[in-house]
Amino acid sequence: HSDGPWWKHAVIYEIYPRSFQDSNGDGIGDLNGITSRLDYLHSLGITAIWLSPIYPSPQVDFGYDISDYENIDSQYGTLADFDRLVAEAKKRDIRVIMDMVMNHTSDQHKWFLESESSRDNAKRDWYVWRDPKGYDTKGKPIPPNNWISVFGGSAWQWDPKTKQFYYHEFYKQQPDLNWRNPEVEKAMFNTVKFWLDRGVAGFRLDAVPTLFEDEKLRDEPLTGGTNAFGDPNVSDIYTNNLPEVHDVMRRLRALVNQYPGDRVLIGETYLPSVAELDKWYGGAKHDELQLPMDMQVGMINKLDASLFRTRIAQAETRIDGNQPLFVFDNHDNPRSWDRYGDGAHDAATARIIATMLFTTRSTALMYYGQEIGMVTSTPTRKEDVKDPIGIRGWPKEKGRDGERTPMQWNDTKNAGFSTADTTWLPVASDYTTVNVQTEQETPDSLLHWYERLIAMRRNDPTLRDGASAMLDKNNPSVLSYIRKGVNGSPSIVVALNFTAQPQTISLDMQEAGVKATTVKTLLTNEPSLEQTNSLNKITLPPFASW
Ligand code: TEU
Ligand code: CA
Repeated sequence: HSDGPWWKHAVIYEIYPRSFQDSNGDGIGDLNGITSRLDYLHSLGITAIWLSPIYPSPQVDFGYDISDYENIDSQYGTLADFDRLVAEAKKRDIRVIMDMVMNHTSDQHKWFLESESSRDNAKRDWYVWRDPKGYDTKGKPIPPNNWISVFGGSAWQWDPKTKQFYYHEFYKQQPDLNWRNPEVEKAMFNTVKFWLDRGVAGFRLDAVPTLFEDEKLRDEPLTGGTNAFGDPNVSDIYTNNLPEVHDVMRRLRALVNQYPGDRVLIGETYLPSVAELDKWYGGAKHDELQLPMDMQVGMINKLDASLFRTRIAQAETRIDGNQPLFVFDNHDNPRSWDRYGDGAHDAATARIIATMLFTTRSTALMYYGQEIGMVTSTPTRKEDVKDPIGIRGWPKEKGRDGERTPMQWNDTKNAGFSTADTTWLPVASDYTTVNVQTEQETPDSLLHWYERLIAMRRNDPTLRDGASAMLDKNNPSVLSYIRKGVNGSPSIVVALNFTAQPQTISLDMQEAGVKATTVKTLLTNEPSLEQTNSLNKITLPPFASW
């Protein structure tokens, strides 16, 4: 195919390395484990894997607290294991994307250890240090302002030795770097080069809208009420999505562009609107990230046809011809199975989500276990919680362990994930029926649904590049759209019933400027729809995908 850069048509699979495959029996997944499962990923049709952080780390936030950007944590393997993974992946046409955390380091990183050592250390200004606002009557230092950490409590941590606070958007073991200091950019860009030289296909940029904070450190406006940790709710206008970040993104893109092979920048970009999202591409200049994540679509959290219609259409019309990237599942949010399922039709809604992911024009990004219908298994006792958010926020906030449980490969011990007696998180209880092997042997399994969609998406010119238009636009219950044929390939129509009632639709092709002569079903989960041969009065059973 010569229809644009590889990332436009990639099927990207996020691996949470701790939870994918353990190769040495310590109950924790590792790189050699991933390498041993590449054939599976290849057979599924995956063309790129994104690895959540595997760098040396105290693992306070399971790798998102990095203490060395140019090595591999011994829990996961070695640089040699990494090189072998990249080489073996390449043999199967699978690219490897690294997670890059630029907002903060671990408090055990040598940069921070130097920075905190004294006020006049050369790296003092690499992090965000500030004097206290004053001292209260008991002599307790008062933080510079009211900023609240995403993980609860003040975002300022007092250092008694140097008598200043440092800023941390996330956990206190994750001090924020000071991106106003050019040395920080230089050092971080050097680590980017280190991995590009090693052959990675690109980066997923963690928490990237939060690189900069307001220079004047103004108090955030209060937004009312308290969060799950009991802190006052504040807005994030002074800590999130500041305009300065775009200059860094343009320079990072220029750096990546120096390498052959269309290396890609993917952004973890939770943003308030499509207008903000467009800026992350560099708008019509296309000179920032190729794929900032669109969190507006995949995090709607309810099967609302109108909302999906509006947001998918916005991703077509309001991002200056850039490439959308929808995300339904990741390591930070309950799995889509539970967010969209109603408990009675979960298998059908999981097929609807998969269909949207692979039949819209978006580059596809999925999360391990999504293809077999893994559920969110939230801990029921505080003592079992591993995620710091859950430990701090219990019981209101139970953390993210539920969406990070071990991959379910088969119905043997630990679902085939590990030979250890205990795994770092328990395997979900449904593994005897929900697992790769069982689903491979079941013709109408969710796994086969994913395989079929992925194969169509990869090979069909219409699904690869056909223009997209919404159909039956006022229907509150059914989401319908067309992908228009490319160079003579047939157009493809998709209709998804978002309700528990049958819905009868008639699709007017004139509206889309397409002449429909013959109608043929390509894929459906409903036998009654297989013989459909007209676009008039199609009755979709509850939660049908057609
Ligand atoms: O997440 C950034 C982020 O915005 C999260 O706070 C997210 O909103 C939250 O986890 C939802 O529960 C990234 C990583 O994806 C996350 O795993 C890390 O903990 C975080 O950065 C800090 O590095
Ligand atoms: Ca291991």
